[in-house]
Amino acid sequence: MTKSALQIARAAYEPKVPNTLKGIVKIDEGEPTQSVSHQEEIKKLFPNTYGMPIIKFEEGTEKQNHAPINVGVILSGGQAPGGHNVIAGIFDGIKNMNQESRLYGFILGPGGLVDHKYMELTSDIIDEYRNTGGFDMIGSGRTKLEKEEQFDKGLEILKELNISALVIIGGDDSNTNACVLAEYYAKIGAGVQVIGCPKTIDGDLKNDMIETSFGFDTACKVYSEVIGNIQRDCNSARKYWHFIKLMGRSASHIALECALQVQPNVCIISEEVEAKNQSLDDVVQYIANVVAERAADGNNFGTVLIPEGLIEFIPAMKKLISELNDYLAHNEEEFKRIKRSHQRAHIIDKLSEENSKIYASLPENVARQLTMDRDPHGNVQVSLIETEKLLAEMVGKRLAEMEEKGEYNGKFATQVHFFGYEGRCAAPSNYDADYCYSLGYTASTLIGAGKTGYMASVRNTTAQAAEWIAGGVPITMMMNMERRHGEMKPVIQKALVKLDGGPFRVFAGQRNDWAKNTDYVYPGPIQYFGPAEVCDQPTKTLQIEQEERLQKS
Ligand code: FBP
Repeated sequence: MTKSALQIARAAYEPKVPNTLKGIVKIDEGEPTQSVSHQEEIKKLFPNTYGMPIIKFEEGTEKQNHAPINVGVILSGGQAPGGHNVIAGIFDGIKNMNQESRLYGFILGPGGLVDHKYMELTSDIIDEYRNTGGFDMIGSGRTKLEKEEQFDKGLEILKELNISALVIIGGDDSNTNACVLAEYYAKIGAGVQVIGCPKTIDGDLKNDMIETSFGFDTACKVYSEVIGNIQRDCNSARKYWHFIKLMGRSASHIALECALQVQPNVCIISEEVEAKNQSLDDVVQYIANVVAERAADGNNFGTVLIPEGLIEFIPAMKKLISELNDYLAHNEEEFKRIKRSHQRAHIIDKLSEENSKIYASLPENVARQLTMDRDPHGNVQVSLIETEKLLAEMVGKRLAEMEEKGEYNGKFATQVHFFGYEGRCAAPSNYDADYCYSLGYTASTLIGAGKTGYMASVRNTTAQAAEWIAGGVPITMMMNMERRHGEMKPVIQKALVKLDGGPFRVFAGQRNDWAKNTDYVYPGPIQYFGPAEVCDQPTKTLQIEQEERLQKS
């Protein structure tokens, strides 16, 4: 493989790790834990893995002798920068325990375990991928690992390869499934430990013990660089409004973090739209008012950040999508047989009166996108819905109406963008390279300590890496019961943007100034080599949240 000079230099980067991971590790076990809610139900569903203590690693003195161990690893769901370093950390960790240990990667996600597709990850392969972006070492996939037949099928290959521990690197759904798998293998005495690692650029797998999911840092920095470049272009030509949709299927953390980094004129936060029970019309009017206000000052340009999940947070749209989900779940085959040109009329006919009206009012392309295939977890594929175009069009129409009433006098020309895939496989920032390697090494240490049903946790990450706190959190501790496909299920609680949380409050306190004034920040590209204040800074979200934690403690 031909490599750029940066790739070569980056391959030699040695991730910084907490001091506790550098030498002999002592395991400190805390008090028994409880799930965040629905304790009785979750305890009943996870009799073998419920209530385990939080684990904190400390510097130890007594070196343990470990027998060789074979470990399997799976990358699950969307790509996130740093995944290869998690695998490198696991590899180095198990080799440090015993040089004869082996690591196997299951190919293209959880499906690889069920279909027995795997490869051994040797030191040559691992070295090739250290500090690189992407998940291409073994690939990823969205197969949902949830049925006992799948677990049994997986166990066959685990036994064949003498694998006694499996690390699942994924988001909230994949880690929920990792916990179900850990419980099942414990129940049947399979002799396989299961450990999870928190991944997703969306940033919605976090809590007091998991400060952030990996990849969020790098992805937000990539998007902020590009938005900054657009803002500079925008401020140079002064002729376009840029509507920029950003990934983040359920939560608006990415949009919020980018807003904190670049200070755009508008950033919509889906969680606020839902809390205020706003309609699509309200969102359109809000943006149109900002455009009109800036136009009054002679500024016919600006930037609007839109989280990709917005459409699902608008209460009326949420109801519509829910009815569409039910309809399509029960009538998928019939619907697919209908001619494309007749599908819209068919849906309008089948929906309740209220939802039918909303559906009929949507532009053709958005209506079509709402009826496209769901992902394996039953989610609408919001990355395919062109909300940025929808809003740009609707704001244009609203401004025309305002102009007729004498409420607006300006020029409105738009450019639309969607940033998502550009950032998911970027070379990990120093933060993600260090954090991911530490997570992987932590996972291997939990395996060495014989643990199962835990997620690797590395905390205190706004401090220098040497002071980071590594350990494990029982996955059941993060669970609650939620309705999924009409049934109550135990799931890891998703972290949405908290409207009373520091990051949102900082944004809300400044957004009116950012709307009116042109106060753009141009963050520039991620820097890998240079002073720590340029290269190693965590996200603004994490810095603000950490300050809040310190104030509370
Ligand atoms: P994960 O939650 O699996 O990490 O994926 C998140 C994400 O990047 C979302 O931001 C986006 O909506 C989705 O993946 C897109 O998925 P796909 O790659 O399947 O198009």
